[in-house]
Amino acid sequence: MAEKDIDIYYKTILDLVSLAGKVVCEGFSITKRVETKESTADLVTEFDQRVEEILIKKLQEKFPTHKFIGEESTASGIKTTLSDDPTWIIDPIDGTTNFVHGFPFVAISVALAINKQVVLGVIYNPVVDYLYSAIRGKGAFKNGRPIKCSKQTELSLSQIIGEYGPTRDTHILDIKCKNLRVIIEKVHSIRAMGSAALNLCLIAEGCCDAYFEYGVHIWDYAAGDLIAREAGAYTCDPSGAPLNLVHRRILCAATKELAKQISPLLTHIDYPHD
Ligand code: 2AM
Ligand code: CA
Ligand code: CA
Ligand code: CA
Repeated sequence: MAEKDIDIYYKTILDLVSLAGKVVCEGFSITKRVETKESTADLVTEFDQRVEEILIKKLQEKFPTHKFIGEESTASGIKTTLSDDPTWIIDPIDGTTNFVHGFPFVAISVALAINKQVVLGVIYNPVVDYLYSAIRGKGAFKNGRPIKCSKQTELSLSQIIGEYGPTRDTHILDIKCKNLRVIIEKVHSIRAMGSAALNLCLIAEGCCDAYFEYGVHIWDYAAGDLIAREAGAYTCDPSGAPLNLVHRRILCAATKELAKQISPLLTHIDYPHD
């Protein structure tokens, strides 16, 4: 893939997330009609759908041969597959629950994968105007300034992010709570802010040291995984195996040493089907 092509994709998506950010901001502080999807805590609004439609329409006009995986246009229960074709992976609003409640931790997350490898990632929180971005091999940036993850290797000195997610399945919730319970007594603190994409950016900029989550989808972590790795972080499957973007789980840590301390503490959850 020619470097100039990546530059064109990157400039295009920066313009588009800025445009889409205006739609998110328009909806952020007003009362919205909220619908539920797979659980009573799995929320969606007209703004999620509008933002995804805008991004896909404009990208399709500009790059008609490209493919798309978007949260709101993917039917639930279908296993996500990634082909070798250039594919835009879109979460129009990551942190919809925050968006509904007016909690300013929401983001548009877009990644571009080519040959199944993410080559660029952009995560934009328009409410506070934080733009995180990375092009593969070129470092990670926040509002144009380079960012680096922490150098933390000690679990006992770490601030860890661990989410509960939208599932209300008792068995899965029990495991998630057990995992957080096991970690809490070994660390400085645990945080759960409700946006997988921004969680990975917090690792990338060094104010949290590790993040793990089960049940996330490719659109939640494709862009953030690249941004975190370009900032120096280590990402893998929570089991310690290599990260797989369609396996619905991630462990991201500032250092491999830290990941190695967290992984054996976790009870793992498999998602054979999306
Ligand atoms: P979403 O807002 O795009 O649906 C973090 O746990 C991830 O789970 C987020 O990226 C978020 O993506 C999703 N999520 C959905 N509902 C949630 C909830 N009630 N609490 C936390 N996360 C939720
Ligand atoms: Ca959602
Ligand atoms: Ca999401
Ligand atoms: Ca979403």
